[in-house]
Formats: sequence, structure tokens, C-alpha cells
Amino acid sequence: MNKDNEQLDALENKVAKALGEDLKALFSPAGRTPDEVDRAVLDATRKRLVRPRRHRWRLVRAGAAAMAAVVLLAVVLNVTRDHVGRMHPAATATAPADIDHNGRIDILDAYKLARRLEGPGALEARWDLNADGQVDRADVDLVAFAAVRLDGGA
Ligand SMILES: [Ca+2]
Ligand SMILES: [Ca+2]
Repeated sequence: MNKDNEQLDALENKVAKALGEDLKALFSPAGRTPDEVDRAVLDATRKRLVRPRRHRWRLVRAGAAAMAAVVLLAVVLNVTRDHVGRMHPAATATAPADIDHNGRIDILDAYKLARRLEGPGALEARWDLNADGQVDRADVDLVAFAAVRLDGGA
């Protein structure tokens, strides 16, 4: 009985050792990669990683240039609009939605008209923008709509 157990243990050790060697062979790398291949892969990877960085800077520069152009355009348009307003005050003062007569129709005009509706002051007939015979909230809405239009509302 004791001898049978020793034989079983020896057989179990032998099978376990063979199984371990088989598993090791199955999951071990196929072979060593030559240094030239390693270097070529690293060089190709570096080139790929460096190139997008250059593109990124180009995009950042293009975005900054576009933003500067937009700011410059806004400044030029604002200066031009102010200049036209000073040179030809009648041209801008006639816009009925320009409640505060500053040459621009903006959300402040809607706010000021709304305040005038609630206040004790007289309402001007030219503020009846929808021509329904009274100056009311609907006219304020029209001023606000004109203020947010992309073409400046004039
Ligand atoms: Ca205004
Ligand atoms: Ca009205």
C-alpha cells in the first residue's frame, strides 16, 4: 500500500513536470526579434508620432489666425458702423428699433423699451414696430429679434 502511494506520487510528479514543460513551450515567445527589426519599428513609430504633432501645431496656428481674423473683422465692422453713424447720423437714427439712438440695434434696445413700457414715461409712436396701434410686449420682442439677427438687425 505504501509502495503504491509512492509510485502514484512519482507518476504524478512526472506528469506535472511534463505538463509544465509543455505549457511553457506553448506560451513562450517564438524567438528573439532581431535588433534591426526593433530599431525599424521604433523609427517608424517615432515618425508617426512626431508627424501629427506638427499637424497639431499647424491646426493651432490656423485656428489662431482664423480667430484673429474674426476679431479683426468684428473690430473693423464696429469701427465702420460707428464711423458711418457719426458721418451720417440720420442714416442710423431712423431705425425705429434703435431705442437709445446709438446707431446699433442690440439687446439693450429691447431691454430699454421693456423698461419704458413699465415706467411712467411717454411711449413714442415709432416704437410701434408691428404697427398694431400700440407699443407693447410684442414690439419689445421684435426689437429683441432684430438684435439677435445675424445681419445686425438694421
Ligand atoms: Ca441701440
Ligand atoms: Ca405694436
